[in-house]
Amino acid sequence: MSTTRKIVHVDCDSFYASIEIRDNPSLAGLPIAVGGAPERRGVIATCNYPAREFGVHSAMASAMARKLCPGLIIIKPDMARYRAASQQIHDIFQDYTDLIEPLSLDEAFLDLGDNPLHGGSAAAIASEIRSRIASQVNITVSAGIAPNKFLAKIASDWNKPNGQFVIEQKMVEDFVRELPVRKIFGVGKVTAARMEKLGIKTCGDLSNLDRDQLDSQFGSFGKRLFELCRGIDHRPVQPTRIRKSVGVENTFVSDLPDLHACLAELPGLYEQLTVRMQNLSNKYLISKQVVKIKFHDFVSTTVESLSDTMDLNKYRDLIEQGFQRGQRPVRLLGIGAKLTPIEQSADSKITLENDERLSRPENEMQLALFRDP
Ligand code: DCP
Ligand code: MG
Repeated sequence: MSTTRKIVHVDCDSFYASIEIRDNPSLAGLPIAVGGAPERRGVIATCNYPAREFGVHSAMASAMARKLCPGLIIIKPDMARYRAASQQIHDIFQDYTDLIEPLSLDEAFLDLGDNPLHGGSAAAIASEIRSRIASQVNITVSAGIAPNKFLAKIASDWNKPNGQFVIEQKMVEDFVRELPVRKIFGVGKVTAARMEKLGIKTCGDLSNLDRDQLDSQFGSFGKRLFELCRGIDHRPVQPTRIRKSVGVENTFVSDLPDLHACLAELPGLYEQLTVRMQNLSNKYLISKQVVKIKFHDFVSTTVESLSDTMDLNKYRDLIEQGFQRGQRPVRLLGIGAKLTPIEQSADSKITLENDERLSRPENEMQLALFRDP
């Protein structure tokens, strides 16, 4: 790898619980969990940090959690609200890059390699993203910043909750030397126990084994271990979001008085749209051209037309049609396109093959919670 990647892993703090506390602030400071009822053999999806002090954790039987923490307030999950918050967070990410790989509702990888903001400092951008989430979504998140996905994910956990941690390329060697092997994705209890028998506790210990030794001890996982214990991970961030549209719009400081003024704004908007479309044209086909107009009294209208290109004259016609519907000053003008992915099936395959995502018990857990009436 010639250039160093700038990967950020963002992970919300006690996600479901934080949403519940946000929406019912009288819960703040009390030990709370989100999950199924103890008397119905429910399980804990997550709990806030005060509850963690009692030993309560995700995937624990709710009955056990109550035993450990008798005052524990257990709230039924409400996925719709968690999904809405997740979408809001995703929209914030979108302002910084198109290279977003969500792993679950509450975590995602971002590749900020192309973002020049804050002098290209991924740590400063991560910090900005975190404050925007705090003020717009009203929950805290933690972030890890590193040259690859493996290290970024470990880093986001380092200063949790509401913190971030940067692993620079030059720190990698020292960082991994002391890193417990359990931190390696794919090293569970069984593998860790086997490693311990061989006297291996840290990635540093593991890096003393050569490729053949790793192969004979750990089979096909050996090759990956060879890289990970050295802090090497070449996996790219694989965006899984399928866009349905692309657009640019402007809200004007003073209203555009007539059609002529609206048409005069078209070239500027068109130029911006062309830049956006450049990054998308190898992945999407255009299916429609769209114009959106909001009049000074906030009434809006959308006009669209089937099209497989972004034709400037067509935008002109659409603006004319839209303006005729209101014939009054315009406060917002937008142009855009409806898109269809060129290879939809390939995109969804990426999602399924994402190992970290598959590893999460979350989806199954949610089903279990939903079965609990
Ligand atoms: N989740 C679940 N079942 C699990 C683990 C998690 O249903 N076994 C859900 C609830 C969590 C959300 O997924 O809120 C995110 O999972 P995390 O592992 O990121 O845990 P939290 O965000 O709750 O806490 P942390 O602050 O440790 O990230
Ligand atoms: Mg989390």
